[in-house]
Amino acid sequence: MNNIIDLRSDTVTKPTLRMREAMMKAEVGDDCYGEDPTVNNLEQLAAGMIGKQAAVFIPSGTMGNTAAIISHTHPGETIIVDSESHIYYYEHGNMASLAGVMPIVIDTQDGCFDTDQLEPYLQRNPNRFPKTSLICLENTHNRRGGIAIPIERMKSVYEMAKEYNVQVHLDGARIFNAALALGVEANEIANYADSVMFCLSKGLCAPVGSLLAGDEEFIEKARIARKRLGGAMRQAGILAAAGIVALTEMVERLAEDHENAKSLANELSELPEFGIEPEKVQTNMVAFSTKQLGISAPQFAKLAEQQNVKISIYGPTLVRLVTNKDVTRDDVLTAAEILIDLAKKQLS
Ligand code: TLP
Repeated sequence: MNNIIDLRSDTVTKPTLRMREAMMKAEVGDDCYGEDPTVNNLEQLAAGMIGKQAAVFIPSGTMGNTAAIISHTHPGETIIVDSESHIYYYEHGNMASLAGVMPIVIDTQDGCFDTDQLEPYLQRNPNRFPKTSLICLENTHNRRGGIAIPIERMKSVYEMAKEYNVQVHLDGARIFNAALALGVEANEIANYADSVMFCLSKGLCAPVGSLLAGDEEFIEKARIARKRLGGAMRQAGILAAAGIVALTEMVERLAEDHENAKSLANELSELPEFGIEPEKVQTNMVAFSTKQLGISAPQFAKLAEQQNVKISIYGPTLVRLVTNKDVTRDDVLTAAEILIDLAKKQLS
């Protein structure tokens, strides 16, 4: 049987040998007492890299975003989210069920709000309308094709938020992909958010874990939110050790994923029916439509899996492919060939 080429997500990556060695040797303690030296090192390293005062190690990106929302808001308030944001689309209504806040959902062109979309919600009279206490951004933006939101766009949102005394949270699950695509350091992006969640377990290949960073007062609240959510861990240094390898050894490698995604998009664009615009591929994601093939996304994904290519479903007729460490340039080219063949069979 051929190799399985798994392009469903960068979350499928396996930890590296260096990570496994570091996990084995990790010094640990009870992190609920603040006594796990490896967790403490990871949190310090992460805060430094992202340019914030402090950071807290959290089991998942979803929990990190939820802890951030809980820490920034009070029940009954509203938060502003993009209609395609991960927080709104995938996180099981945590903002409502766990933080008790309601979303103001705004449809954006590129994943980032224009200030004139925001202002009406920020200037509302608090006696008559619920308070808007948080704006959520996402960079890179997953459901908008893994695009990197330009710093200037984030800056204009941040400046308006500050004018109205509103907090900004960044879902930066893939902030290092964004930084690479924009040619800046991650902390330059993080500058335009009060809190940032980013993941170790996506393109950086750690087995588990995300960080939530912000100022010290915010991180104290976030630690309590993490505890409430059941995410306070004990000898978590075992996991943090892999996270340290992720942050110190795996960031630069993301460039390979971006190059592979470009090649994948270029190859797939040979079939116009996919509707791919390779010039729009900025990071490690490629999405295409199955509509013109007269087949649904789940049906196409099933056919692809039968040929050992795994892809993810993004909408009724939209699929997504994500390049990652465990997929080589050759794999990407093979996958493109297989997907084009499948599509041609549908069209014939
Ligand atoms: N994204 C996953 C799926 O949930 C879609 C993926 O395969 O891309 N923010 C963003 C922008 C994300 O893409 C994800 C995961 C998360 C948050 C949540 O992270 P985890 O899975 O660690 O809870």
